[in-house]
Amino acid sequence: MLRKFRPLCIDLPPKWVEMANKELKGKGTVDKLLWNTPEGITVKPIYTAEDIKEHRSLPGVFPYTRGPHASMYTIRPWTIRQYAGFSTVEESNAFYKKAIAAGQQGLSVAFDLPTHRGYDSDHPRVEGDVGMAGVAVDSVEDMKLLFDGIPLEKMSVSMTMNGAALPILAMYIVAGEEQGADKAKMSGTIQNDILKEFMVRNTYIYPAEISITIIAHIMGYLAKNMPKYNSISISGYHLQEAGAHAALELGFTIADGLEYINAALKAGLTVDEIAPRLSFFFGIGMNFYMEVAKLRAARQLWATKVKELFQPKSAKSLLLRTHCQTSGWSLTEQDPYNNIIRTTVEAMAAVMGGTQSLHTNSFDEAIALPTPFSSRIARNTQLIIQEETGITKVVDPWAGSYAMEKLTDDLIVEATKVIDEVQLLGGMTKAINSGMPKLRIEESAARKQARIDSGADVIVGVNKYTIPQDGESVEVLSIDNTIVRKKQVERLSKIRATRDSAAVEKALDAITECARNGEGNLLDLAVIAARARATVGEISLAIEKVHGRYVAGTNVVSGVYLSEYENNIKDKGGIESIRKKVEAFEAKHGRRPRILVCKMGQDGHDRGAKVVSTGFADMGFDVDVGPLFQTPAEVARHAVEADVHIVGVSTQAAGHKTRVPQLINELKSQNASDILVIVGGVIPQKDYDALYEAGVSLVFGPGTRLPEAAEKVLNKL
Ligand code: MLC
Ligand code: 5AD
Repeated sequence: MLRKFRPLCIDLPPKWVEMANKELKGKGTVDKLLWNTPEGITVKPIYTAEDIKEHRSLPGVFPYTRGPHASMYTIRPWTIRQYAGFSTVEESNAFYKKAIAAGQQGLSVAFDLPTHRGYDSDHPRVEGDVGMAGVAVDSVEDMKLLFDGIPLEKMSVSMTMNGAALPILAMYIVAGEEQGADKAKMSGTIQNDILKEFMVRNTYIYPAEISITIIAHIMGYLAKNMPKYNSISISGYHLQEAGAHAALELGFTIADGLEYINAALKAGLTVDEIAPRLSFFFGIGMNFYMEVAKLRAARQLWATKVKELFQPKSAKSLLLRTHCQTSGWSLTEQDPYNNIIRTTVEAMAAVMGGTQSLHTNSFDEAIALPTPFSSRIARNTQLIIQEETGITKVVDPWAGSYAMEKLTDDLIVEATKVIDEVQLLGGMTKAINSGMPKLRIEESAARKQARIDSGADVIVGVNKYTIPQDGESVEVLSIDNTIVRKKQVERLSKIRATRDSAAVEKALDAITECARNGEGNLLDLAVIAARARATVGEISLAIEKVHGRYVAGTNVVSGVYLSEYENNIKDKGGIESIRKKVEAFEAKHGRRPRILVCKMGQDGHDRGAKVVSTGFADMGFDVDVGPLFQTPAEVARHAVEADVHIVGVSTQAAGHKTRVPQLINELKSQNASDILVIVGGVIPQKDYDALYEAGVSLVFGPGTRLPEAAEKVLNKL
């Protein structure tokens, strides 16, 4: 019998407790070996047969905890599917072909931010973003070049596209048609998961209601015409990247999936028409056992919930099939080769958890987009696991491990609490409108940062075992976005000059009409428009005319960073001395130092901005959080009107070289050059000097401790 272990009421074998206490030699008792994870789970130092409630059913059998197929990798390993895209369609196409020749098995397209947000490359708002974080696609002509020489009937292609899913999927379909592919045979996935965009990823275009309607139309079209194509990739990945712990990631993702089924039912589809082609996407971070357990828990939760709520007739409707990506956030700019090891550990968790498809990150992740060299290592990490290790020879190898089975159960319990909470609020759309998921994720992110800053969570090379920064040590990919933009603008003008403009106008009007009255299918109509060579921007605008663009609020959590930091405090005084400096500033200037934290361009990655805002506020700063997607002029105006001392630019999508100098000029022209400009985010070392020359006061790379950043800012003021 296990005994309830006091004071924490955790079951541990008494004999073991006795032995372990002895081995501790007076340095505390075994309760210090219990680990309370952010998920709310207590991980014990030892598990026994008594932790296991029941035997799991076989893989391929309900509730599919052990895998969606009986044979899993013993017959067919996961798909090595590296996410990539940059610069022009020609360059990305050449990159894909080389990757396929070197062992990649499926394609995954990264589009640039203007495309995500439904702007053509010649739109004035997107000047610094064209071709930077992904490949620029404006029309079918671009899409055809992107897949030139790659048969779309054979190659499965994932497209990470959400806001502009309609025009992009339409263009993909037309590119397939014009290659002579049979639509019914085309396999692949469109991400098309707008709910998580509203929570964290921020590449939405329209408000929630029409966005969900678009998804229902896409599901309807695909169910009818493209039975092998996955209509949504329901994504927890971005929730984790934004700071969600595993229970939040799992709970919100499953709840998102349930919401999409409801949307399809409302649109008159049946669960069995669409659920077999819903697919999932999880992030895999560094907490190894937890991540393996997460994929097992995800399959069981999904099968159980879908069965209970929708009673499908087809077993395929119950299968959770998933892509995984190793965590970008877990990688560091400092000592970057460590990232190869981190990615390997994460990849092992993903495949031991039974993923169907995997992207492994490149080691230069925290610095810039991958180079051919870093991409090769990332791809080979998977090839080596697949072909050299024997890992694929056993299905669900962790099954029967006392610890893994218990952790899987514990995570199901914690994620179910999250799902129940969402359901009480009326489902995910309503929960998102209430602001709950976003705040919970931001709270989790702030706590994580505080644990790192206080030294409680170790990151090798960042807060422990640091090495002196030796400036530029790895080669980075740089993209000349003025050249990419010029090429795109040229192709756009050629298309506009040669197409049948009456046909384009008619096709666009039909989309607007359908968006207004709901009659017809929006993807059907977008395909007609794409064939006529309407552009991404034009098709997007046809809907925006009726429904407008969505603008998000800018709430931030408060108090969480400080409380978590103080909980774990190892460097006492770190924060206290900052708060004293802030008070001294206030005594001298009559008000606290005020900072505007801003995001410019189409870069919606705001974990950094949110964490800095909440952390700085907890350290005593007066913090203004600017809206997303601002132009430099808009930021300068906000800074002047709010009378701030500092503008903090957060940048993750390589737009800094264009926009930061523009911001400094704008401040000058508004007689506000005394406002300090600081920049933080993913910035290659080689760009630092150019930023300082442009007038930036401080640059902070990833992994900066917030108290250190605050101290440097206060010293500059
Ligand atoms: C597989 N198959 C088996 C089998 N294993 N059949 C019998 N026995 C087995 N053991 C069959 C499958 O049923 C399927 O056939 C076929 O083999 C292919 O396998 P799959 O498992 O469906 O693999 P795949 O085609 O690769 O699809 C995986 C997926 C899909 C379902 C998860 O949605 C996908 O590829 N997603 C990728 C998403 C992605 O790359 N996203 C990038 C996000 S990056 P059949 O006939 O049943 O289909 C991002 C970053 C950012 O988002 O910018 O923010
Ligand atoms: N090419 C390759 N990987 C990319 N990522 C983002 N954009 C690209 C791109 N264009 C990866 C990074 C990031 C995650 C969202 O996707 O790993 O963390």
